[in-house]
Amino acid sequence: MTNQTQVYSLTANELVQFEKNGFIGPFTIYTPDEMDALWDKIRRQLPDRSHAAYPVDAHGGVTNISNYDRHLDIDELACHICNKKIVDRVTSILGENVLCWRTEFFPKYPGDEGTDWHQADTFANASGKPQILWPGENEDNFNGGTITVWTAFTDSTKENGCLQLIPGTHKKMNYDERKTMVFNPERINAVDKEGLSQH
Ligand SMILES: O=C(O)CCC(=O)C(=O)O
Repeated sequence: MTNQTQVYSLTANELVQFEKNGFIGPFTIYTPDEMDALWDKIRRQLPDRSHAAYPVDAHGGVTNISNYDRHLDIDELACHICNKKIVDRVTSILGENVLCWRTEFFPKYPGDEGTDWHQADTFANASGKPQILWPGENEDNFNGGTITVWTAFTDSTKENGCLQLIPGTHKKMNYDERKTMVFNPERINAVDKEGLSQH
């Protein structure tokens, strides 16, 4: 990631917007046809977990760990995270010495409840302990800090429940990632929300 021409760096104005809002985008990384072709190749490989980093039944507090780090066993995902249109933008924020320390899939099926509002800093929800410790930090004394690149592999629209972000909420943690929820699969999509039955 070093000493390459940064074609897709954020502009000065985009960097100001990022600092103010805590996010920037959306950006087009692939044409719809390119993404359809890429997703078709990836999805065919997902069921083969023979070289996946985590077993299929790996669950953390509120997350499905089996969906972690498939870029380690699926070449197209490894290429995706190195895509210059992504890396140039990330390095224009963080500097050139960057590392993709984790990837995660969020499968979203029609009718699913979706992901609740949360903040992500150390991703401790996977284990109850910070997943990122910088040099000199420990589990009682840490600062966290990472950037998420969120990529839609299929259409993500207001109608089908796209990701939502609250501008300006990135400066202060209002959410304790170390706390876990009791996961009861029977309750998923079986509760009333906003007056609507989810049965
Ligand atoms: O896509 C989602 O549902 C959640 C994404 C998310 O929480 C994350 O990228 O940290």
